[in-house]
Amino acid sequence: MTSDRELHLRAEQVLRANDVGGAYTKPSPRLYPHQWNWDSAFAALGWAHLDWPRAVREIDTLLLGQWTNGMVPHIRYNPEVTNYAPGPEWWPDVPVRRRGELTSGISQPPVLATAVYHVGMLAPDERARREWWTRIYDALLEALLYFPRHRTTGGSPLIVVVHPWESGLDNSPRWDFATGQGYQPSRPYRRVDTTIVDPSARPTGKDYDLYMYLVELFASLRYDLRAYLPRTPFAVYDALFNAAWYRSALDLNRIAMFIGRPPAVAEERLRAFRDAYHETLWDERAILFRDWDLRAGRPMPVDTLAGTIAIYGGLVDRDRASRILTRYQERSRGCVPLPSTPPDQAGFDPVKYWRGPAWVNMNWMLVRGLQAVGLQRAAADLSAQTLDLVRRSGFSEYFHAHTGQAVGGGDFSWSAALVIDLLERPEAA
Ligand code: 2M8
Repeated sequence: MTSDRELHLRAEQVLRANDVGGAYTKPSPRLYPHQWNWDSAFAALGWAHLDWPRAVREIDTLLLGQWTNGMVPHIRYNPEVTNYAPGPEWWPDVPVRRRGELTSGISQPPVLATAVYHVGMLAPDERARREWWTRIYDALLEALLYFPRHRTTGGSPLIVVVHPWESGLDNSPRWDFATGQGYQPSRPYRRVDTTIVDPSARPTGKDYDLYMYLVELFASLRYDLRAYLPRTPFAVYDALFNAAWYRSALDLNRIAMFIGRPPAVAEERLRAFRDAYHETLWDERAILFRDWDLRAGRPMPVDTLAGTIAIYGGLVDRDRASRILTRYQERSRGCVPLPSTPPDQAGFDPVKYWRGPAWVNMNWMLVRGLQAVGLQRAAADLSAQTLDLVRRSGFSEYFHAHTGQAVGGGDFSWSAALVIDLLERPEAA
């Protein structure tokens, strides 16, 4: 059995091997060569335990790709790398702040301010923390406020997600309502992913047809939600994305307080967001939050692990967190913790990416959320199970929902980084 020390060492090796020039951490050696938004936030958390200045650089590099409207894109392209598709040519006229930056035109679950909070708390001393937080505060604030400013509609404070890639859980069965309807981009596109890992563990051709169709559509409308909404088949309130935003708002408020700035998001706006989240997304029968389809004007009847992430978001109390988790665990018997989709949900697939396999980042979010509401026992169990999974199968991108075997890309950065964080801070919230 691999000891904690050995596990830690191996995790460090994975992170160091994926380090690109000391500037950013690629998510995995071959499959994902560029800088991804939420991957970098998680990677920074791992670096913070090994080399604090390196963690700071990870975030600083990510912020180089920020847009003039505040958005931090989901991919910041490395111009020297060509073996990933789609490349920057699919995202014309991106309004980057810094000339020459190449980025995608959508964002990703906003975990950045939360990561910056935790990385900051691990600073060598208070002065270093204060200096860093003060230096990047305005960029973080703009990044957070981009969503209420540019991604809300019709008076609801909830954030509209415009692409399955933006959700971070690309081929979740929640998005099946939009795939398979025959949407296709006008131009041919290539895929590299299926030449690197087993195609059966990746999204299908139909999924990609929709992804590329939406890329083309959103880009042709210059990334403007107002113009996009009447034309797109895909616009959702994603339970995970919105929970991540709320968590980041709380954490940016903590940062603001420390550096003597007014709250990033005032209490009454937080309350309005919380109320809307519960009113719009809660499903009492499923004991889970669900997503909302803006086009159809109704909730989506698809249950996935995304519906539990309100626990991480700080959006539920201890009692509700316990009910959500218990129900999800009951439905997931026979699976390794925690399947990204429960096996009784239509569309479940034990090997296919976000349709069933377990993921370290999802478990990490739940561990931290459970700790924050006082469910220490459940958190400790989930943390131990996550570490065991990695001990058994390595720092895989994801894990077969039934067997726990490694699936997808190997030597995956956030699996390594978050293992380091779980080992180093077993009791943190
Ligand atoms: C996956 O998404 C990318 C597209 O953004 C891909 O499949 O090529 C997702 O798992 C996403 O959440 C993740 O950030 C990214 C890099 O790890 O890979």
